[in-house]
Amino acid sequence: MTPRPFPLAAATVLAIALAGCQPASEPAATQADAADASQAAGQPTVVARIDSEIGALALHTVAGPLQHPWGMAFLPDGRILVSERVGNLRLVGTDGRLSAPLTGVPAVVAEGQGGLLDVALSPEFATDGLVYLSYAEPGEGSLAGTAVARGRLEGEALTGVEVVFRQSPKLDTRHHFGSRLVFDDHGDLFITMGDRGVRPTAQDLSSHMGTVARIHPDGRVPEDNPFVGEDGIQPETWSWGHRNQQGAALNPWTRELWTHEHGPKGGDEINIPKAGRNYGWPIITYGINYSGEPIPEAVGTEADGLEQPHHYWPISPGISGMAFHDHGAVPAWQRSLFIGAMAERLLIRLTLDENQNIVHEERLLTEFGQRIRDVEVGPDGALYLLTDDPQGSLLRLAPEASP
Ligand SMILES: [Ca+2]
Repeated sequence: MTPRPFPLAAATVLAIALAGCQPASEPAATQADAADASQAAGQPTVVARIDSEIGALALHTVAGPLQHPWGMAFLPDGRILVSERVGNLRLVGTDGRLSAPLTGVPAVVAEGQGGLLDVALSPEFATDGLVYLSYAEPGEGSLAGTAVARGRLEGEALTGVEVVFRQSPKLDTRHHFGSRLVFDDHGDLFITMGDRGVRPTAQDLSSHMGTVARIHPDGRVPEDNPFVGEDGIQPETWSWGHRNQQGAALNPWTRELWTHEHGPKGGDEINIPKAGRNYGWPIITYGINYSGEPIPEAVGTEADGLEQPHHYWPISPGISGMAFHDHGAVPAWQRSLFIGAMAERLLIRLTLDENQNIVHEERLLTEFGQRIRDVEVGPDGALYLLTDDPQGSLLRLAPEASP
């Protein structure tokens, strides 16, 4: 992939990255010269070289600028779909060039944490061409709610767009929309959501707030969802008691859904949501209010009937995006789980043992200073990252020695 030159507005970031990130000995000017030379030779531009536990890594710019990019999906032909929270869906060509915004994308409420959020391909994309989007959908007046729509990718358009899920009820807050999209091995779709900033909704099963929902791809409710047929409960609900889930992925070794969610001040957590289980927010939490006061509803960190997180951070990194690494191209990264951090502006690598326990954490890009919104493993085994910025980027991170 040959990226375009790094945008001018990001020059300062580049200089910081070069000065701060490179553990090796070269001064920035020499690295910039080397980058120019490598680009002239048709190689991707190296933004920074980074020491890591598995050896030196190279960080490349693939595409940008992107306005608050949020989610990405790799097409079979090598192009990449990237959502921008402002409401655009773009294609990144194999030459790194960005398309114009695709037509047919639903209107979004791009305010606060709302906007166009995740993008995922149908498991049958090769034959059905369907792309799924999660977003903050406008309602009456100032109301908004997380929704999921799908449409067929044709050229630079989505056609036949239909909404397959709507969070109910809509609220007028502008935060905690979630939302990530993950297909399971049966072709059903998990949708992760948040409490919309209204804590009690996460314990109210008559609302979709604070839930993981599970639907058939056309929006129908799977008959084996845990609350099907129960009065006063949204039938799409798979699990509940979640605060705000901006990361989700299918564990490649167990085939189970893993999600993560933001705590308040402290208490970001990873969950393995099981059907019908309550993950506790706001009754139990390892966090406190930003004011320093306890969460009013909280009784502590554990309680009967409420699930413990699989893992939590006492100090919140502000996590977003989640990708398991199970690609032979980088054997040293296998059995790793990568998670972006917005507040702490870095990339987290967790390693898992054979029982899926998290046994180690490495922090990467600590000097880069960018909010990492999403992380995915590409078809080449490299990591692809989105930086949350008005002039954000799609970046590629891989061992320096790899092709
Ligand atoms: Ca919890």
